[in-house]
Amino acid sequence: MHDDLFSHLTSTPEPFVPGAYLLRDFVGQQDQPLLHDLQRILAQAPWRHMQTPGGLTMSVAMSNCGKLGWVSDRRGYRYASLDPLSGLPWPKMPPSFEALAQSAAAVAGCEQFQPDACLINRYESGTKLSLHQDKDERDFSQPIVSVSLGVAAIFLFGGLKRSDPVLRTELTHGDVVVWGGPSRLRYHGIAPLKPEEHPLMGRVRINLTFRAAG
Ligand SMILES: [Mn+2]
Repeated sequence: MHDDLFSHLTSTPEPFVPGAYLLRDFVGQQDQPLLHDLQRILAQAPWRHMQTPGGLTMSVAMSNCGKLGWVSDRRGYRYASLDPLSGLPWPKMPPSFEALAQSAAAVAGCEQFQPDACLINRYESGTKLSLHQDKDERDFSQPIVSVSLGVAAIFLFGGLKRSDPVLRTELTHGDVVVWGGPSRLRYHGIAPLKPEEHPLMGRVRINLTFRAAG
């Protein structure tokens, strides 16, 4: 069913580095149903600022949906099946989310992607995410699918070592980045968000990160 929704992209795009694909405006007209489903998720699992293992408060506000949610606290980073705020399972991953993630992965050559975790990040003016690797997942053969909504941001895409050169790419509303294979453990981050406004989303950027975590 998702092949119809995302049929505007039919051929495999060129990777911008080996294993990493930037799918411009891949979300297209599906942004409204996504945002509608997002509101339902946030009613169950509201935004929160998690603590780092070192005791700092993260500037990015977060929530999750799916079987597993990424959490951070004084005990460390991990995936958890229960929302620590409510003690309940995270909201189910809506079909609209799953279809988007699987279609994007397929366009990037990963036909078997089964995301069980969707981390939802909210950036406000000045919010950034420092360079880091996604390495709390069990199976690094599965890609990361990252969906950008709202205010544009500068995506920082480094190498496999923290000291490697960093590419800077602007991600705008509807863009999707998929990275896997030789790029799966590349360092990445987000530069401080500019104080801009998006007509649909206001002054925030929301990022959906899909992973096969468990
Ligand atoms: Mn990450």
